[in-house]
Amino acid sequence: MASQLTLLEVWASPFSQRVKIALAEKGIDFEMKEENLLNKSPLLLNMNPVNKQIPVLIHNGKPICESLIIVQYIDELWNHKSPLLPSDPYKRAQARFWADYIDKKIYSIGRSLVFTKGETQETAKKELIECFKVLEAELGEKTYFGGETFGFVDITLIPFYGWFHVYETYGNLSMEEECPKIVTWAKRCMEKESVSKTLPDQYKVFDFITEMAKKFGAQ
Ligand code: GS8
Repeated sequence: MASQLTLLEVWASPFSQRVKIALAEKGIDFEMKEENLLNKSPLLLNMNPVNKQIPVLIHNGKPICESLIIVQYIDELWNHKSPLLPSDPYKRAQARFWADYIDKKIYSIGRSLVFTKGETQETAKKELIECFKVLEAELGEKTYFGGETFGFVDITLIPFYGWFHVYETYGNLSMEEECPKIVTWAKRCMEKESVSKTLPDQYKVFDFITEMAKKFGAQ
C-alpha cells in the first residue's frame, strides 16, 4: 500500500522547510496543509496536542512532531537514496551536535534581532554573527557540512538562508562581509532543486516577518 503523507506546515517556517527539503531529497510525494497559527486547525491540535506546533508529518494517520525528529524519521524510513545522516556512529553524533547547536541558537537569536530594540537587539546581532562564525569554522573547506554530500546539518541550517535579508536589514549588517563562506555554502545549497524549490524568496520572508513585527514586536 502506498504511504499516505501529509505535512502540516506554514510556508515561511524554517522548520517546515527542513521537512520539505528532506522529502524532496528522498523523492517522496506528500500533501501539504497550510496552517493558520492564529487559528490552529483541529487536525493540528489533535496530531500535536503537546506542543501544538507545526511542522507535523502525518504518516498513514500517525503523527511525527519536531522538525529534526521528522527529518531523522524520513532518513531512517526511506534509506534507499540520499542518506542524510552518516552511517558511522561518531559522525552521526557530530552531525546531531551541530544540528542541535543550530536549533538552539539561530532561530531564537534571529527572532530577538527582529522583535527587540536597543541593547537587546545589539546583543542579538553580535550573538548571531558569532554563531555564524562558529558554523563557518565547522564548515571549513568542506563542500557541505556533511562533507562531499548534502546532509542533516545542511538541511537544519539552510532554511535560515531565507532570513538573510531579514538579518541584514534588522541588524544593519552584511552577511557576505561577516561570514562569506556561509553565503557561498548557502548559494551552493541553492543549486540543489530540493532547496531552491522549497525556500521562499528572501524579500517575501522579509515582508512577512516585518508584518509580524508590526503586529507583535517592538516596531
Ligand atoms: C519548533 C517548531 C516551531 O517553532 C521544531 O519543529 O523543530 N522545535 C520545533 N513552530 C512554530 C512555527 S515556526 O515559527 C509554531 O508552530 N508556532 C505556534 C505556537 O507555538 O503556538
